Amino acid sequence: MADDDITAEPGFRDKLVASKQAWARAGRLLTGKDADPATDRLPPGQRLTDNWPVLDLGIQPDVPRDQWELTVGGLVETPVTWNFAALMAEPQFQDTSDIHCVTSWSRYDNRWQGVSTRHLIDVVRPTPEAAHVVLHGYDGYVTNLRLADFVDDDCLLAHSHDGKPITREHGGPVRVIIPRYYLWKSAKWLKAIEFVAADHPGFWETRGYHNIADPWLEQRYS
Ligand SMILES: Nc1nc2c(c(=O)[nH]1)N[C@H]1C(S)=C(S)[C@@H](COP(=O)(O)O)O[C@H]1N2
Ligand SMILES: [Mo]
Repeated sequence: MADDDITAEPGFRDKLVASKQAWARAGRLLTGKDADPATDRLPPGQRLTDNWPVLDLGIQPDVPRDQWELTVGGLVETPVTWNFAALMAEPQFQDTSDIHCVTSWSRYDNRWQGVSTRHLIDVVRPTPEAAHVVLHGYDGYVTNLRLADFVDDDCLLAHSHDGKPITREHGGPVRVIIPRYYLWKSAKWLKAIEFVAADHPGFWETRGYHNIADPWLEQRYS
């Protein structure tokens, strides 16, 4: 699955990307403090917000529910392509989790609905060689995760947030939600999921952001 070159798209915000790369080089927002998810709710260097900022690269694909399609392939026994009706026909999963964005805001108690990534792997059955996952958005965005992190028990392909369809600006009709890591791992406008043997760093991971992205360890930058 070739990466689309998002940097060539009209509207791509090259100045924004350059300034975020400069933040990464400067280690901006790093506190060096520890926090423990067992006793703390806010990771180090984060502040709580009630609103929900929108972050993208300047491109917000308009994919109506009836045109949305997800391709799941790579190192799996049973590749699948799901349209929105097919996604809704799978067992539905709900989970409430906190969002932590690397730009330092956190938002508590987001109620997500969709299909769990655990159910997805029951359907597609990754082969023993599959160790990493690459997520592709309709905007050409790419991000990577270790397979074990992708199938944590609170991860899902989400179509709804707090009981309403996820809006276009927040990645609807379907986005990934990986609560345990900074939000850049949660691909919006989900188009494809690829199971691979070797790690494949994504858009931000090749631009100075941390490959794993654990907010409790302040893994903001590489
Ligand atoms: N497809 C896609 N997914 C994406 C992004 C993007 O530009 N394109 N940005 C990431 C980043 S950097 C962040 S912080 C979150 C923002 O999600 P939000 O706009 O819903 O807050 O989406 C992540 N997922
Ligand atoms: Mo971000």
